[in-house]
Amino acid sequence: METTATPPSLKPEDGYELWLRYRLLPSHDQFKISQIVCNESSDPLLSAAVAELQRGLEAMLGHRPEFSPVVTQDHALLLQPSQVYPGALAHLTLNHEAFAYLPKRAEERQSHTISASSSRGVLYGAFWFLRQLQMGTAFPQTLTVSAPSYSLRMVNHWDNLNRTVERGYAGQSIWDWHKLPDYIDPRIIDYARANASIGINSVVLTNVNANSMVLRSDTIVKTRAIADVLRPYGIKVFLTSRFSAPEELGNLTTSDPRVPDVQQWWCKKVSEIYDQIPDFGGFLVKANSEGQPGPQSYGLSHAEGARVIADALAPFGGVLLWRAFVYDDQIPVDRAAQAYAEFKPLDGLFQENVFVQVKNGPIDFQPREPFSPLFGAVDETSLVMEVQATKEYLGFASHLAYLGTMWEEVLKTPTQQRPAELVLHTIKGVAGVSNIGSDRNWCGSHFDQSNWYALGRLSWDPTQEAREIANEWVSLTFGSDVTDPIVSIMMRSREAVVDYTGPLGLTHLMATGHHYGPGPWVNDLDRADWNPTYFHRANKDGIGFDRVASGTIQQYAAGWQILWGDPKTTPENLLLWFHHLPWSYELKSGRSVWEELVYRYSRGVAEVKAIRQEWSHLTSKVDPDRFTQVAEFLKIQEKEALWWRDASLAYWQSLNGLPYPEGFDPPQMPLEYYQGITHPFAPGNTHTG
Ligand code: GCW
Repeated sequence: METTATPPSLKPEDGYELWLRYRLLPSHDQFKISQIVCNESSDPLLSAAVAELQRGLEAMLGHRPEFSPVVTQDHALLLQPSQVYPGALAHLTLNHEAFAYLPKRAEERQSHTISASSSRGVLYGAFWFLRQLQMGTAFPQTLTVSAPSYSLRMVNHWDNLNRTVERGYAGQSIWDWHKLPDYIDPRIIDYARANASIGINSVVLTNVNANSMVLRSDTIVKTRAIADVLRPYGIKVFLTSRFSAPEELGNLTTSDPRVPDVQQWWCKKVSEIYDQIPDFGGFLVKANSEGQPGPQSYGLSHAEGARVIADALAPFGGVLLWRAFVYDDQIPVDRAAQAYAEFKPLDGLFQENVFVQVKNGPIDFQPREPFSPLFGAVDETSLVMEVQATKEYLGFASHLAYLGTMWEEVLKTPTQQRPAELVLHTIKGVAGVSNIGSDRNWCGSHFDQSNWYALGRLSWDPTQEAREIANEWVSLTFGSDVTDPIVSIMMRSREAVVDYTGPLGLTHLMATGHHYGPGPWVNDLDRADWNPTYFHRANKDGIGFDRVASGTIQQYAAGWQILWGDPKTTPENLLLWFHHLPWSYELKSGRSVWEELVYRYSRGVAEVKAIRQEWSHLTSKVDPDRFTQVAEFLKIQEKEALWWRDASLAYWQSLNGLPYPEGFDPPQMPLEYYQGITHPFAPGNTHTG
């Protein structure tokens, strides 16, 4: 019971509760659920659903409903895990994760029903119901049927066994391998609840830059402890497997998949895992990329290499996710062309239980890229789209960037391979590189929670609008009285980052190693295609990568080739991605490329300033702790947006020698100043296994 006059929404919050805050509804006394009724009580997923409903309803309605196998009172919520409501028959019988909600009908004693063909469907229905209550002010009134679009809805942790997190900006890994399996941090249960609430059903626990120790017997026992906690929430556990594990762990002299001992090793290892974890999901593999071992070391293709592991998993129903983010020892003509070049010829050669996991863009989670040409280009390969919730290239945790808009942009792009086909139609799952860590607020910043949320919601239904998802998230996380101003901020946030880091389709301009801040001048790294100069190709005459000349554009359907083949028809937000243009080239605005760059970089800075201002008006509407942290992070973002702008413009200007257009300030410092900045403490740069 509240005893002070302070409105509950203004009590300090640390963000731990995420979007599951379950605050007392203003009109709570008008709503009643006295009983949760389910006649199947032994199923752990149902128990999890009931526990969550009791917890959420008690907090929101002010009374705790009793659990009972039969209806004994009015105002009951019926859970029907194997009683398919006839009006939703097709959906529910076809999809065991779907659920239907039937609102109260006046003539019935029982109030509401969540119906599904499995306990898993009921679990998702329970979270849905709680969400509706939390966002609204009344019980949902309409019959609702909801089925996930994809069967694989994944979080990929890039977590190392020593608890460092590659590209992690939220503290340590939440998996404490040292204390497992004996101690289970209760946080893991909350992690599972959060994932289940947004429909995530699979998690890869370990880094794709894999350590063979992940497969050691004692690690498997520890993994089992995690799997046991996640299972009641409908979540399967996956691990990353290192291609050279047979040598490193099994003491074999080779990991060549043609060698029978190697095949046997994989079979035995997989069977050991399934002994411990009968519903183990499978493996995620990064092979022949960035130093990871792989089949190409034995003269074999990715499909041939995948076979040995996929075959070992198949008898247990396990799946193999094989990443398409590859770049080999040869420096390609164009890095952006490589995944397609390697995987398109392998279409049809992967086993049935293999999914090829493709990053959303052809290069690497940049603030803006076109969609990967693999989407829509393969007919006989199952694809999963990999997106990155951790914002390696969008300012880490301290810059506010809502990625729902970015993912919506790629999911809804027409492939132009088949009529009406969008990228979202070409995939069977979505995997998001996690931004989750041991920080109290889980994600390193309050707003980064929205990216975890959007990942789940979009992988459940990729046709949803990013704005709708933002609306939901804000209303759940900050309250419905602030949705409009905060959603407005979120919807503009990613574009602001694009503007101040890489406008007009520029890409891969960041500093070395940690990737924090600008480094467009970097030109001294071991591989040409690690250098920003390789990607922007700027010189005194012009800027941009000519992907018509490189041939990369031919990886796309004819419609895109025509559109993107000509700078006049290329959307300006991808112009320098596809074309190398003179600095003086005139754009639709009438400005030259150089003037437009100055304009857009400056616009990005101005937008962050505006966002910061807008946030400052919310001081009385957001609790003081979260308000202050966001405000302080926005201050950092404004400072660093200006740093990005000034450093980038100073560099471009050193090449083209052009004057700054009138009305725009030149950079505050000379180029050398920006080139001298280093960030030895920037987090997340750990390639240890
Ligand atoms: O974006 C790059 C990151 C690497 C990462 C790699 C990948 C896990 O800088 O840290 O390695 O992508 O996706 O494999």
